Amino acid sequence: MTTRLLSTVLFVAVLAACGPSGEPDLRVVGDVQAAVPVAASSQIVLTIANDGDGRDELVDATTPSALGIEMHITEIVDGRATMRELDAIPIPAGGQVRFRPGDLHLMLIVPDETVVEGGTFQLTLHFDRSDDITVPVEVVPLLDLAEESFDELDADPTDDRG
Ligand SMILES: [Cu+2]
Repeated sequence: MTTRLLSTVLFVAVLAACGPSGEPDLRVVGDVQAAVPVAASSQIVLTIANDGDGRDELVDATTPSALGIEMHITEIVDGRATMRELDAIPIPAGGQVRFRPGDLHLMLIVPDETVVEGGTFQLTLHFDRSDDITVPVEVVPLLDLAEESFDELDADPTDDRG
């Protein structure tokens, strides 16, 4: 193969990988819950589905009810669970992403007095391509949250919905 032909082939391959590939169509599935805060933080349980044929990314989450929200993943390092902060979380076309304790999760930093058992606060999700989505979050005891969110922990959080 000549050098010129090779570079043409590579160029076409790069175009195919980067070209426009459909539109994302995002929605929040099921209940959105946060645990009653412990030690000035609280984890949010949430599932985002992408019914479209284009990928997207969760790039930020905000609320008026805390100093901030961080996107974390829990990882086992040397036998200990540690949390790593992420800048963006891919939401694949036709797939869904689950946030829950022990896995990908959203973490409220210094929640205010509205984040108490039985309370509700507003969560806004910001995406790379899609419009913002704002949902109410119900505050529940940590054990109730765990019951709801650990049931399918073996499943891949980015699995297609089938
Ligand atoms: Cu965390």
